[in-house]
Amino acid sequence: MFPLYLITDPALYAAAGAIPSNPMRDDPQKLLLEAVGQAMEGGARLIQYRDKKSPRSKMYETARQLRRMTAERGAVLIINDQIDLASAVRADGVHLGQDDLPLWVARKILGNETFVGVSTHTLEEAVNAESEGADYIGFGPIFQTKTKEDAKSPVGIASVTEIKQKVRLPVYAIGGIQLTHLPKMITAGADGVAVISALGGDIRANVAEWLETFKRFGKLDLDKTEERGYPQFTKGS
Ligand code: 3NM
Repeated sequence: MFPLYLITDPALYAAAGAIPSNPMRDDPQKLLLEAVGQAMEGGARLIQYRDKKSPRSKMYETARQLRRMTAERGAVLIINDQIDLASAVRADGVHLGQDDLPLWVARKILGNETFVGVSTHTLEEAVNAESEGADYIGFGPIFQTKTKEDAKSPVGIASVTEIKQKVRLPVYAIGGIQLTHLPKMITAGADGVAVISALGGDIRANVAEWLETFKRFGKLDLDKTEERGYPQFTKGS
């Protein structure tokens, strides 16, 4: 599985929108697409489209474009929350929160070949997600985050190790994660990290730097990723 999970959110492209001369500054969807394009140039291959505010018709158009862009790069596209949107654009997966439709419903609609990930905050939720057949979990917030409005209290790095002792699923640590945390996250047992704000700014360069760090810690073989297309994020691996 690919260790860097990039989640779209206005926090990711706020810097680009703040530049007065940027022709896209008043169009959040264009900024989003531009940011994802740059992230993929930097090597990102696992992208979640998360959008809590746009009209659904707008989301559909954006998701369609993301599908086209990610397919061209052999990248995985996951849709946050919305099973029907994931199905409509033939995304590779859907990511569900604890208050979304149950996992079995997503499976019924999307089938077994589509990734289903679940956000978890406790060991119990992680164990449940595994027994219900999730493909991976997000676990957090590890640290305080300003990006998610209703984020719960931080769980800390040590809890990642606890989770990894109890579940076999890939675990993506999330929430307030910065580049400097990566070594500790990897040592704690995280299979990857899901990140929004810390990749903002020069996204292409930031993604490349994070991936280099994963590589240094033996968590990413960039040569293999190119070869396999849907790299290290194959169902069942
Ligand atoms: N989910 P940043 S924390 C989308 O705890 C999201 O489930 C979380 O953004 C959870 O990297 C979070 O900017 C926000 O802190 C992550």
